[in-house]
Amino acid sequence: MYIRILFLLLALTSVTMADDNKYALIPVPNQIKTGTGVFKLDSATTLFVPPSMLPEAGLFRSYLQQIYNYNLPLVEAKAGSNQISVRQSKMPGTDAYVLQIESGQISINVTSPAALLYAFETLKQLLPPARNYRSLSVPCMTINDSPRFAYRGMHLDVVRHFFTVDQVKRYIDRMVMYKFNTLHWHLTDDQGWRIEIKKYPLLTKVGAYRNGTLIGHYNDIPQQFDTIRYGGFYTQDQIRDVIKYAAERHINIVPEIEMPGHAQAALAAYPEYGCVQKNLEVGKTWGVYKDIFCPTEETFTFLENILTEVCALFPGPYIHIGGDEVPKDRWKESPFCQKLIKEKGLRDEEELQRYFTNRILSFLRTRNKIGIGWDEILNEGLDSTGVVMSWRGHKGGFDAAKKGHDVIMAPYSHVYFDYYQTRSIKDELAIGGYLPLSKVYSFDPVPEGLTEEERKHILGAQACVWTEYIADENRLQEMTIPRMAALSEVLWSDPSNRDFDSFGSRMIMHLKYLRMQQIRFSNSIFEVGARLTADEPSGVSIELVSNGKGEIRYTLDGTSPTINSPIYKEKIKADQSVVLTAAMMFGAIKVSDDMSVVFKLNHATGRQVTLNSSPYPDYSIAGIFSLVDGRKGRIPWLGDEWLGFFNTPFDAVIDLGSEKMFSNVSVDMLKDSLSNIHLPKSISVSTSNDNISWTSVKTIAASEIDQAGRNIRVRFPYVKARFVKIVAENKGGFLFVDEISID
Ligand code: TNX
Repeated sequence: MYIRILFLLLALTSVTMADDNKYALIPVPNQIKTGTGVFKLDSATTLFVPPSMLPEAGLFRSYLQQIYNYNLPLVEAKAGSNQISVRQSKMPGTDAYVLQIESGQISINVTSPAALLYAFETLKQLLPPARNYRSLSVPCMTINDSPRFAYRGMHLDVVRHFFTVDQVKRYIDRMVMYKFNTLHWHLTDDQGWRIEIKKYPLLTKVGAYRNGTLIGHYNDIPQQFDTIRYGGFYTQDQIRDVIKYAAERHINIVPEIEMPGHAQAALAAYPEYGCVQKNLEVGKTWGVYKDIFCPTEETFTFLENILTEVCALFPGPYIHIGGDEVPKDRWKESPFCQKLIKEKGLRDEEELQRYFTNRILSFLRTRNKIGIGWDEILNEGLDSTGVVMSWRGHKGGFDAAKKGHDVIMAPYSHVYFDYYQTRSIKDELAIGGYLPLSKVYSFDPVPEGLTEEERKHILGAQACVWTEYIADENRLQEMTIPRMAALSEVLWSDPSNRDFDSFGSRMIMHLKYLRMQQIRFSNSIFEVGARLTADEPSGVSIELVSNGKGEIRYTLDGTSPTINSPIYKEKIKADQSVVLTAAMMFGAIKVSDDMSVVFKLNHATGRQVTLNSSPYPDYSIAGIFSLVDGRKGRIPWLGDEWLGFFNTPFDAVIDLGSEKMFSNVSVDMLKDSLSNIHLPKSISVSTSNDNISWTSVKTIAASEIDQAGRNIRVRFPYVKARFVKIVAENKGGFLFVDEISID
């Protein structure tokens, strides 16, 4: 789906931009005052920086050298003209800078060396986006800028798939480009232990390698595996090397050592620290494993020894100790744990996890470190120093801030970059979910309803990049870019400057900058989407939308659009069943994947639906109209096309507008047991002509439903009616419903 020729075209795209978006700056600075004229870098231009900022100057100079083959000499004195000169001064805002570009000189005022790095990143984006550019000129302007949040993070899971030191450094480079300052390095999990610990060599000798890996998706039945030994780890020297590289770029690394769950790789090496003394193998599949650390004194010593080495390696204030997805089975079965629960006066295994977490947090304190944990650690009585990372939505962060804990927001709904970013069938395998750029961009890290004081606990946010389905660096780049760019505006920019249209325009120009640096990216910005809308008084139209600025061409016969296909200009009236296929094109060149909507017209299409039960908030974005929009929801399911009903029936009335004859009601429903989505216990159909008195038409039971699979049909002798009521009884968990057809 990632089309290389796309790059050739980008030159065409910048001409149409509105004036205020004419600089492809991402994240958008707080204030830009445009001037007239340009500053030209020529062979006489010099650079002056205070001695404390020579490292940042070095990075900028080597960039100019590498990209433009341009040598910018560093001088020890301030000159009146033809110079880029840097001065440190006090101004409001942590890491604030002012970048003033005049035709005679560029002056940069910074509050810190980090601020200089950020000023240079901005300046780099203002230089011409083509290598070996002969005359390097920058438009005159003054930029005032500083970050919104102190914690601007990217996470990287190097366990499910391993990334080398060089690959991690390149990941850091991309973070710098968007002014991120924290790398959350997920170093241990069930499928591998990736950090050398001198005291426990088996952690890497045994724990860093697995004897095979799941092929395809976790939900595939049956699961399939390869038999290739897979793994790798970082020596402590390599870790120090990465830390130094990151520190030079003002990025702090937060290492994560998972406990007490996601510990299978460690237990494969040292089974004595689990509750059951048995041989385990390093995980080959994804998901959650039942074997976890047992909270014995020996285990605490083991973990504290590990953390002692980790604390000595990483200079930053934070150590992440995991704490997510801890199944309590082993603790429940263990006589030792049960005795410990009694001895310590704990209520249950949840409190035992709190006891476990608090012990580790207080140990970290003795090493002058602050512990971070996933939001599962937020239990009554959590040590007050514990920082909560809120991944299961916003609530964990909200509750933690209310209780006075510092918080880092990482809700899967907005920043899980392992989710799909397009609806293209060509988008490679991903874990599930749908997280387009616009959704990332709409993210607000500060949960609603916090007081001024509580809001101060929201340190910032991060995207999580779990790598079950991200096996190499190319895919890593495509999954993170451009979504990282969208997140950078959430974390850095003043909210009053945020505007998705402006971002889209700047992003398209910015692609040239990425291309110049050979950074791959997803073409998701050009994705064409279809929205089906109800017409008044009846009927349905298909609207095509995209953030890309090219032409949308489409066909109605199932073929792939070409230069000869019609250009989309206005909503397409869908008065018969069609297959609509659309793509974004610049001239004859296609820059997006093909998008297809199969549109099936029936009595229910485009009609009014009333729900008598409420969908679960996370799975209601499809909207009620999606039930009758003529389009079937996709599998693997993306949260935006299905309505989810949690522990409640699906109960809906469809108004057909006038009396119609029909003998079939069909409902599309999903089954995905691993996600707690089940088919219903029964479905019943009744009809009415006044929406008051109802006649029951037919009920089908679970046995029939289970055989039907996704498309569940309720058939009966022809009836004539205007209102149709459909009730699907819930077995417990989720009911996922999409298209309803009546014919
Ligand atoms: C849940 S998010 C996990 C990870 C998985 C991820 C996949 C979190 C704290 N735990 O172990 O990789 O889902 O999206």
